[in-house]
Amino acid sequence: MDNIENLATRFQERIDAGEKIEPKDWMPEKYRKTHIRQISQHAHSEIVGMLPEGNWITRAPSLKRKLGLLAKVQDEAGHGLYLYSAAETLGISRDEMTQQLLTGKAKYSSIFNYPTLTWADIGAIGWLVDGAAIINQVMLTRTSFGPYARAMVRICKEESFHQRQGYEIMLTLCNGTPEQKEMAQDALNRTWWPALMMFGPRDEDSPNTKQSMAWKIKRKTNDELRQQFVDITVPQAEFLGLKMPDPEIKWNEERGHYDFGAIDWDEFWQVVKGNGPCNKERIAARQKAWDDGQWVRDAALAYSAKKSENEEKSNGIKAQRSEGKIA
Ligand code: FAQ
Repeated sequence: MDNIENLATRFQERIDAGEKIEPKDWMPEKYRKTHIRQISQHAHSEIVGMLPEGNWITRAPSLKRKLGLLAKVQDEAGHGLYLYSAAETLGISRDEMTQQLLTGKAKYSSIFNYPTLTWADIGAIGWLVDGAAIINQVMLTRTSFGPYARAMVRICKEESFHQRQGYEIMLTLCNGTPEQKEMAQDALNRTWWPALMMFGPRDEDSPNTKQSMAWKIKRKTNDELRQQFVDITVPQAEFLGLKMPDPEIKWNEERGHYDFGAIDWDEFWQVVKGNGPCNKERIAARQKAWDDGQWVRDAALAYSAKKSENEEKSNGIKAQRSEGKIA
């Protein structure tokens, strides 16, 4: 019988060789827990992330925009479901994950605690929030845990459509009236800094990065991904004719990257701790959905209990027949 040390060495060798870890494989307890934490928080983000955009479905400016937004919000629900399923393979139930969200034990992305004040916010979410999510998630298609990596492949394809629909909304507004362009600029001003915060704390303040890199859960650090996002997004804003809400953004020839200004980390931690503009409203909406769904869960359980009771009865009759006790 292998001892824990041998198992851990063999596990790290598999990671180093680029093998995928599957749910029934041996894994260190901390690897399992880290995945439950990250995948469930990712799932919660997808589900809570439906709320700011869902707010605009009834007010989309045209049928075409309504259809696009409806499809996008439904996709986010699908992403949440694949991710909950991936986390369930590690031995946690969906009910338990939901309770962790509702009691504040599990986090969800800080970005979804900001309000969507105008239609341009829907453009800015697609362009910047899905844009940031893709950069993070393309990396996760190569993460070491098989079910998570596979879920990410499909999710990234859908996020890429979301990013385009958002950018196209921004493009339309920027080519519209001066008021529409101003609305797009205002949405960029409000979404830019929270979008940068999505990548998480600076590397020196990120307690999980070192171990997650060693286990290839993360392939790039928070700061590396954030820089990648800035480098991709600044030229996109220029094309739209919008001004970045950061006077320090400047191409740095030597680094081959854009420099950018300091993020307000106090604001980030306040939002993460539950004190953002919409935290309470978001959790209240999820609590209501959970409470309203109680009768569905009760009905499903009652149906399944009745079905197994009937099966038991019919198996009993069959057994008696085969023993010749009844005709
Ligand atoms: N918000 O040590 P690290 C989307 C927490 S999906 C809140 O760096 P890690 C699609 C972190 O959990 C967006 N909390 O942590 C969509 C940790 O706390 P814990 C979600 C944050 O895990 C679009 C603590 O800070 N994407 O947008 C945030 O190594 C439009 C220390 O941080 C994912 O979840 C934050 N922004 O790196 C949907 C991707 N950042 O758990 C609808 C998967 C950090 O120890 C509409 N996740 N924290 O108590 C990841 O890649 C990682 O978990 C990071 C954080 C990069 C988010």
